[in-house]
Amino acid sequence: MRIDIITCLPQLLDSFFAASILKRAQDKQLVEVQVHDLREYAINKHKQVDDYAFGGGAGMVLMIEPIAKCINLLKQQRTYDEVIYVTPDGELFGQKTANVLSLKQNLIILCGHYKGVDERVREHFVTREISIGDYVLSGGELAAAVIADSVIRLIPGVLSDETSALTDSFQDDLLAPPVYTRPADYQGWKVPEVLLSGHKANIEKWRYEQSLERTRQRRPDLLAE
Ligand code: 6GU
Repeated sequence: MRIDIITCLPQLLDSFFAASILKRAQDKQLVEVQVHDLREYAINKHKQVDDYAFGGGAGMVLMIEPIAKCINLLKQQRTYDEVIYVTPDGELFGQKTANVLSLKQNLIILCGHYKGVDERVREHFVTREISIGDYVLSGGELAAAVIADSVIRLIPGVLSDETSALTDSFQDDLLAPPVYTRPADYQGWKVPEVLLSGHKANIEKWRYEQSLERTRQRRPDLLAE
């Protein structure tokens, strides 16, 4: 998979993708993440990428030309499955969308800033608009990082134990069960007996029941779906 992220604040994302699981996924060539500085695609000598909104009002709007230049250049190099624009008015992101995106080959994620992007970018380049929740961030960079992280960890081979993504919270619309490690008894606080029994079927059954109960208590909305 290849993910191209277009942003005015590349330094915000570079360090994120240079760390931990995401770094290892790239080293293993399971994913390639390229962060593009929109300013490098500016069309005038002032390196301008935003301008005042037509009709007035507060806030700057990202111009269409630098974005078009960057996206068109990328599209000359490969075919993209989706051009995603991260925006608070997009479809709400969740595990289902992460699962769908993890099956794609090439993705562009465009980060908005200021008052957003010229609407013509959304009409003519963007194929999908995603919000990561009902709150406002100062820019799309954190949202792009959230989406890329949740998608990349689903690519087969990225997680060392391949089954571990399957037991995440939200897969199958259930929260994950409690987990324990040594010691089995910490000052009288004991690990549930069944987990020490070695009985695989009983352990699976216990975990499933715990998942169900936890979901019922904390997120009954997931069970209603
Ligand atoms: Cl994608 N962008 C911004 N600026 N704020 C958000 C968001 C995105 N998703 C939730 N809040």
